[in-house]
Amino acid sequence: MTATHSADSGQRLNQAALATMQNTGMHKSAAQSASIQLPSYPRTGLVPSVVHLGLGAFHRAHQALVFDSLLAAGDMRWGLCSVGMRSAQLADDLTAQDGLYAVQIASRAGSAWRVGGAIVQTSVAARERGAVVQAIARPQTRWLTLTVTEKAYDANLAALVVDGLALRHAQGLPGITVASCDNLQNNGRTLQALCVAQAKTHSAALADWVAQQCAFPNSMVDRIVPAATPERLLSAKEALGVQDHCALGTEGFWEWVIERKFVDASDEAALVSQGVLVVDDVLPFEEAKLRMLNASHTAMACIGAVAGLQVIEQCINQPAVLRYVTGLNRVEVSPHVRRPQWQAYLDALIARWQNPALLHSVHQIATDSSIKISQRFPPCILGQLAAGQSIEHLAFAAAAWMRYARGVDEAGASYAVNDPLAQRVQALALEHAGDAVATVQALGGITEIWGDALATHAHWQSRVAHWLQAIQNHGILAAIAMCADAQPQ
Ligand code: CS2
Repeated sequence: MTATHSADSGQRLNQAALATMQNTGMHKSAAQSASIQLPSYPRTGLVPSVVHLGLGAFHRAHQALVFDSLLAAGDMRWGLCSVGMRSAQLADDLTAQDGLYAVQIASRAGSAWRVGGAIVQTSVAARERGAVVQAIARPQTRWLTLTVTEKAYDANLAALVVDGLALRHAQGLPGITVASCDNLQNNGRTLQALCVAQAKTHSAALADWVAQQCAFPNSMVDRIVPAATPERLLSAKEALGVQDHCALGTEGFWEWVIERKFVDASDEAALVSQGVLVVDDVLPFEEAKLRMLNASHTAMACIGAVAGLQVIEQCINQPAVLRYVTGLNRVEVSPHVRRPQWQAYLDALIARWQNPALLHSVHQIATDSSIKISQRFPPCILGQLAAGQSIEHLAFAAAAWMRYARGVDEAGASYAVNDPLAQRVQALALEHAGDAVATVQALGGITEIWGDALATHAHWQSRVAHWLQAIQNHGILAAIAMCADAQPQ
C-alpha cells in the first residue's frame, strides 16, 4: 500500500532521473551526507525471469533487493515482473517510476538509502489477469515467488498460478520453481497441494507435470518492513532530490532460508552468493520465526493497541512488556523451537523490536490476527499443555487479543479491527465485554482460530479468562507486569 502523496510536485524517480543521479554524482545526499546505493547494471531491455505475486512493501524491501544484488553481480536472470493482487495504485506508481523505488535501511549503525532496480514490469491480477497468466508462461520465466498474505492461500490463487503453469505445459516449456514466501508453516508444500489439486481439475497429466516438473520449496523470509508513511516519502525526497511515491523503510537485518528444491540446481549457488541460506529442512527456521518473532509481534500488537501505544518500539520499551516477551519466549516458546542458538536469535529479535527508526504500527501487525494466531500460538500452547508446563504467558497473549477485539482502547478511543472475521469477533467481544469467562467461551471457542483441542480445553480457557479478568481489573500494562513477574505455575 502506498502512503498519501503529500508533496506531489517535482520530478519523479525514474530511469532518466536515475541516469542523472549516476552521472552527476547526485547520489551523494546533501541532506544526509551519506551515499545512496543505486542499481549499477543496465536495466533497459532487461527481460523479467521471475514473476512475483504480491507487490507489498515486504517484497520490495526483501526479495526484490536480493534479486537487485544478483543483477548487480552480473547474473541477469533475476529481473522481476511484480504483480499486485488487487490494488492498482502501487503498480501504477511503480510503472510511472520505471519500477524504481528507494528503501531507507536503518540499523544501529545509522541509516542509508538504496534504490532497488530489479522490478522491470508490473501488473495487477484483478485488472489484467490474462497478462499475469502470460507472464508465468513466458519462456524466460524461471521462478514464481509469492507474498500474498496468509489468507490468500485459496482456490483463486491456485487457479491463477495453475492457469499460467497449464499454458507452459501446453507449450512444452519447462517447469519452474514456485516459491511461497508467506508466513505459513510448510508454505511450499501447502501451495503445491493447492496447485496440484487445481491442476487435477484440468487433467491428470497437468497435475503430474506440476507435481514433478515444478519445484515448490518451503521457505522462511524475514525482514521487518512497516507500511510506508507520508513522512517516509518526504525523507525520500530529501535524500534523493526527486519524488518517490513508492519509498519504504526497513531494518538492516534480513534472512531468507529456502529449501534445496530448485528446477535449476545452479540457482542454489547464485542465491547463496547473496546471503540466502539454502537448507534441506526449513521447518526449524519457519517454526522459530513464527513462534518467536511473529507470535511476540501479535502479542505486543494487541497489548499495544489496547494500551493506546502506536508502534512496537513503544511496547518493547515498557519494562513489563520486555520482561513478559522475554519470559514468553524463554519459558513457553523455546521448548518448541529447534532453531540452533535460539537464545541469540531472541536477543537479536529484542534489538530489532527496539529499532527506533522502524515505527512499526501495532495496528498493521494486529491486522488479520484471526488467521495469524493459528500459525503463531497453538503449537506452543499444545506442547506446553502436553508437557504439563506453564501456559501463563500464552494465555495472556490470547486474553490480550480478546480484549483487542473490542475495537476500543483503555482510554476509550476506537480503532478498526481489520480482520476477515472482524464482524463476528468484534460483536462477540463487545457482547460479552465485562464477563471474562463468557468472552473466552465465545472467542476461545472459534475452532478456525484455536483448533479443535484448544477450543474446548477447560484448563487453557480458565487461564485465558484469568488474565482477561486481570486486564479488566487492573489495566493491560499493570496486568502484564503481574503475568511477567508471576512464578511459573
Ligand atoms: C508481522 C510480520 O504483520 C505481521 O504479522 O509479524 O509482518 C513480520 O514483521 C515479518 O514476518 C517479519 O519478517
